[in-house]
Parts: sequence; C-alpha cells; structure tokens
Amino acid sequence: MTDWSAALIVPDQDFAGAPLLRREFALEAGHGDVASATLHASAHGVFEAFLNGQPVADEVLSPGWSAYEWRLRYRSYDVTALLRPTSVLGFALGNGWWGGRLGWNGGRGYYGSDLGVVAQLEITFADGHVQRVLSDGSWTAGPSAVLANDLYDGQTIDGRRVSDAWLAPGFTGEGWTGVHAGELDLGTLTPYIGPPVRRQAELAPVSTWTAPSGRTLVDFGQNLVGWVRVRVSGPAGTEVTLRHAEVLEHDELGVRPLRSAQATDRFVLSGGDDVFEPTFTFHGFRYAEVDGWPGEPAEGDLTAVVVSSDLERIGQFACSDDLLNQLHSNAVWGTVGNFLDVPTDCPQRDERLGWTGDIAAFTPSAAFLFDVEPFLRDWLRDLAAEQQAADGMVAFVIPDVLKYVTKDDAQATSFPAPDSTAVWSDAAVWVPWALWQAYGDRQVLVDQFDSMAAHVRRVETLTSPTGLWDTGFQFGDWLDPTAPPENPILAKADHGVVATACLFRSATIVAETAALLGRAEDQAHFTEVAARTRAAFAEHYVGADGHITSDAVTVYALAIVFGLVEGEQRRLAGERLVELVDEGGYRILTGFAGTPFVTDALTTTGHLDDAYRLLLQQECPSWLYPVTMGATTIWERWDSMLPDGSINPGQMTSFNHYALGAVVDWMHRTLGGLAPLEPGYAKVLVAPQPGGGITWARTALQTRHGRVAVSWSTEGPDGFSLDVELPEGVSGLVRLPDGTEREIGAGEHHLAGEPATA
Ligand code: RAM
Repeated sequence: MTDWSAALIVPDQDFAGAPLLRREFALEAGHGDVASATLHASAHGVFEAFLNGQPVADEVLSPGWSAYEWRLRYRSYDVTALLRPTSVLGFALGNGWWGGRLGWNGGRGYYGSDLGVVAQLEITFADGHVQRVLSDGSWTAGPSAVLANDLYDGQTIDGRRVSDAWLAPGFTGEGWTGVHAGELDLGTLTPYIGPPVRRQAELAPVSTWTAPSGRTLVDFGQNLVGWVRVRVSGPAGTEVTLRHAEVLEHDELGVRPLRSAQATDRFVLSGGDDVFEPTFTFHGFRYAEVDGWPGEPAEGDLTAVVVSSDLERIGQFACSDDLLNQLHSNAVWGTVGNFLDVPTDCPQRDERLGWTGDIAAFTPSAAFLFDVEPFLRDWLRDLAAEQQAADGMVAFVIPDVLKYVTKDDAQATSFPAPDSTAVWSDAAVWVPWALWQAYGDRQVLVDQFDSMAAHVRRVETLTSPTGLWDTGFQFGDWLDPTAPPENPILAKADHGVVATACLFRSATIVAETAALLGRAEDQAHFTEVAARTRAAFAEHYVGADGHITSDAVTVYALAIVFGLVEGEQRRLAGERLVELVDEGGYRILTGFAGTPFVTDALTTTGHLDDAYRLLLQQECPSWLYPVTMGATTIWERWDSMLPDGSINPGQMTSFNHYALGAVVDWMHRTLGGLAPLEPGYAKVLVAPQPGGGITWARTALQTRHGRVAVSWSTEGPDGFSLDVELPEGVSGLVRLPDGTEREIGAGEHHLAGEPATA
C-alpha cells in the first residue's frame, strides 16, 4: 500500500474527453545513481502513462471499473529503466467508465465528468534519498489526437494531430492549460487485487468482401472483444470509418442487437503512413464494416486485437465430439470477452454491466477455464462495498451504476425498485463459495463472510410468514426458452420456488462457511435458517405425488441439486424431471436459474443418458443449436439467431453472454471426469461417466498443487481405459463407470476399465 500524498489533478479545459497531462522534472543531484523508481497511478477515466516517450506498461483501460465511491484502484509500475536526468512524465486520458456512457438509456458521466490523474512517482537513490514527483498544480494539460471516445460508441482519432512532442523535454504546446485539484478522497485509493487489462491476441481477417451497400465487410472468424488496429495511408483528411457487429443480417452488418451503442471508430488520415489503435473503447464483434478506405484494405491492414483482463488459462477440455468442443471453445471466448475488468453480462451493446446473476451462474465454469480468483476477489470487494451502503441488499449489477438512474429519468429502468433477488443477489454467496471450491484458499471466505451473511440476513427479512421467499421482484428462471421473447421474466418455474430454493442454498453455504471459520453462533443461526427454509419448501411446494409447484424442469433441477428433497421424494423428483425433459423432446427448458444445474440433477438421479441427450440436442433450443448456426461464443438467448438466420426480435439479443455456457462445468466434471473432492483439488475425484456415443475425452487443470490430467477412451484394445496424472501431495479417488472405486496417489496411472481390482 502506498502512502498517498498526491492530488487528483484535472485539466482546466476538458479537451474533448481525451486530455494529455505532463510534468517535466530533473533528477535531484548529489544522491548517486537511481536505485529504483516506482510510479503509482490512477485516474478518473482511463489512463495510459508514459515516461520519456515510453509507455510504462503494456496494459490498457486502467484503472478499470470499480465501485469508485469506495474503491478507486491504482497501478504501480517499476519505471527505473525509463528515467533520465531530465524526464517527462505524461498521461493520456479517456472517458472510460468514469466519464463515458453506462447502461441502456443513453446516460453518461454517472461518476463525474472531471477526468483527472492522481500519480506519485517515487525515486529512491543509492544513498537512500527519496525524490517524489506528485501530480499537483505544477502540471500542464492539453489536447490529444483523440477527438471523441466512449466505450460504447467508439473512438475518433485525427492522424494529423498525432505527435509525441509532448513527451519530450522542453515542449511548450499551443493551447495547453493548467490543471486544478479535483475531488478525491485519497482513502479510497487501493491497489488492484486482480490483473489489469491487456491485449491478449491478434486475429487477421478470414475474409473480406463488398456488401450490397457498397461498403467493405470484414470477417475475423471469431466473435471477440477488443478493437481493430488499422494500418492505412491516403490523402490527408480522408476519414475511414469502422463499424463493428457480432453478426450479419440481410447481408449487412447486424447492428440492431447493439441497441444504442454506436461501436464506430473513425480515423482521419495524416497523409503519411498511419497506424491507428483505438484504446479508449472496446467492441464486441466478429465483423467490421469499413467505409471511406482509400482503395481496398490489403493484407495486414486490419488486425483484430483481443483485449481482456489478463487471466491465466488453466483448464483444458477436448473430446471426440467436435460440436461439444466448439461449445467449449465458445465458453472460453465468452469468458475472455466478458472478463474485461468487470464480469459483464455482455460486451457489445449499451449494457456491459456486472450483472450479478450471470456470474453467479458461471463462476464454477470460469474458475476451471481460467485463474479468476484475484479477478473475482477484486470484484467481490466492490460487491461488499455496494452492499454495505445498501443495508445488505446485493444490487442487480456491481458496480451498481443503476442506483444513479432515477425513476423520473428518461433513463428509468423497466425494473421496479431493486431489492435482493434470487440467483442475482446470491452471487454474494455463490461466487466466493465457488472460488473456495476451485482454489482452496479460505481467505476469500474470510474476506467475504460479512457480505455473505448480510445477504442471507437481508433475505430473511423478505420472506413471508410461511418462510417462503415468495415476495418482491424476481428475475426467476430468466430467459426460459418458453417465455415470450419480449418478456423473459415469464418463465415456467414459479418465482417463489426458485427464490426459496436459492435462499436454502445460500443459507446452507453460509452455515458451512461459518463452521469452517469457527463462527459457532453464525453457524447455528444459518443452519436454522436453512432448516426452516427447507421445511417451508417441503410443506408448501412439494406435493404428495412428489410434484413441485409449477412443475417445471428448473424447479426439479434446483430441488435435487440444492438438496431440498431426499429419499423417495428425491427419486420422484428425478422421475418427474426426466419425464418433463422427455416430453420436451430433449430440447432445453431452462433459463439462467436452472441451466447450470439440470445436467447434474439428471446425472445424480440416475439419468445420465438423458443428460447426454439434452447436451447433444441440436434442435433449437439447445446448447448445440447455436454451434450448428456457426456460433463462436455463447449466446444470451437459446435462439439469439433464429433458425432462418434472422436475429431474434427481442430487445435483448446478445451473441456473447456466458451464463448459459455454465454446462461446461458439468462437462469438466462428468464427461471429463475431473472434479475437486476437497476444495482446491487437494483431493481429486476422477469419475468420468461416458455416454452419448462419445469415445474419448481429455481434461486437464493447472491446480494450485500442480497439474491434474484425466483422459479416457473407449477405443483402446481393453475397452474403457483411463489415464490419470496427479501432482505431488495430491491424492485421488477414482470411480470407474462400472462403479468400482479405488484410491490413487501422486503420479501417472493407467487404469483399464474392467472391474477394478485394488
Ligand atoms: C439483461 C442482462 C443480464 C441479465 C439481466 C437480468 O439485461 O443482459 O444478462 O442478468 O438482464
């Protein structure tokens, strides 16, 4: 933690929301060489920092989006190698989340329009002397080549104004002004817990053609998040425009799903050889439409740059079914695209918010694919801060920008006054719990316990006298495919059943967490809440015939997986579940609430084959239907694109929403056969359950203990065979498809599938 004494400095003019700020300074003499130099920096807006003309880091869009009211994160950079006797420290700012648009109704600048920098450069000399260069009133500010910038709408860069002169000593720029102190409580400055955003990969176009409109269309072959870097030359003043979209419709760019987001970058040519990279925006796109290009873009002129929080890929999966492999790849790309500083619902339209329900559903999957622990622990700090200021309520989105959208605003949300809602607010409990399971570090539980407990306590006040959580607004089994496209809330599953089941699950987890942390009183309390909720559920929702109110796939899935039914009732629930799945023709019948659990519910009640039939269904709606339609990311709706190739008429149609991709968690554990038996894979359950005609699967995970790998095949000479690799210090329980079990230790094991002999 740095001891901050710098001020937030704000340019005296706003310079089109993209000011440059600079300070020239000389190293203090008489202290010997520089031993080390560290720059600490943050901003209102997003910043790029330079020392003596060099970027101090390869990251973009820092300091990202946090619950700024309580946490403004700063970055720290070792800049020792960049210092010179006379140095220039410079910052380029963009609107980012602070000053730009947020939400779907056109509002901007919810946090403030005062873009500014807070920076502290600490230079330690050989003799121990420390020189500090702070952001203060001695800095100057001026215009950049960026004429407009917004995360949703895109960026305009005038190549005629691009120059590095401001980063060199002696610069006295025309039109430059002073700066003044902005408002910032230095106590809100806090170091990043998660990784910064960086460029992850580059993709070349796979095809380029002329659309009926006469404009050039480019296909990058993958729905991705980032921007296009453009290399172009032509007459000075020529304007090249790039619009971005995820899909095509009627042979043109399909921009309707973006709603009001313009996703348009404009580049004004300098007359020389230009390279433009719009780093103060990002787009969710597979296609770009190019207009105004002098001649035709040549190979290497257009490069898609993938941008994301810098997550380490740790989990791998492949099997004999290529459609499933594509589904898995879609979930991977969905994670990359939607882990851009905040875990977002989607990355392309005028939304891109930290919707809590989406990440509540998807954390177990994401935590296997990537090391998301620091990223989500960072976000959970925001969740806790927002929650604390809202009497324990966990908002729909974190950071909660919707709280600034007032009812009489033109931008009023269509949702009623928010209160805790099942699945969404349960993120407070389910996300830390999933991180504990995946990584085995109880610190996340220590840090989040108060937030977890406060969520359940808040919901306790919302239950009706019956003990059911059947009051207030609920998203319920959001986007159940049988709900009308314009009203995704009208799911078949009863809202009270879903919410009460979620309360039971959360109370159970908080009780278990309290036990782990040695909080006996809390443990007793939440155990009691769970028991009471379970009893109310049984009394009011479960009939004598085992039917559960509303008789929808999701209610059985939740009751089974959350442990609300047992014994004969559980068996009946499993039977009814499979009947409904069968009646539905093995097409999916679940939304956000039920989808992460339906395959587990089938599997654990003895209906593995039905789970595979559901997973392998290709007719709409199903997991594989989008794959057959060429999807390269997980869609928001089961039918974001209709079978005739047109875009779903609903107002809300994204092609990059990870929530429904949560089935990959089941694929890792059940098809792949790699699951934690103890948190963090200190002990591994190796229990592949082949089915669906799949003949092999390979699953591997870089755990905190080392690499775990499981691969099986039915193609070998001995029928089923299984290979397992466990790292030092890790043991495993192997359960073969025939049910036989054996314990294994670290090392490589080859097991053949005939009844195992110990
Ligand atoms: C949509 C979001 C998100 C969902 C909410 C309820 O606007 O895209 O996925 O959580 O609604």
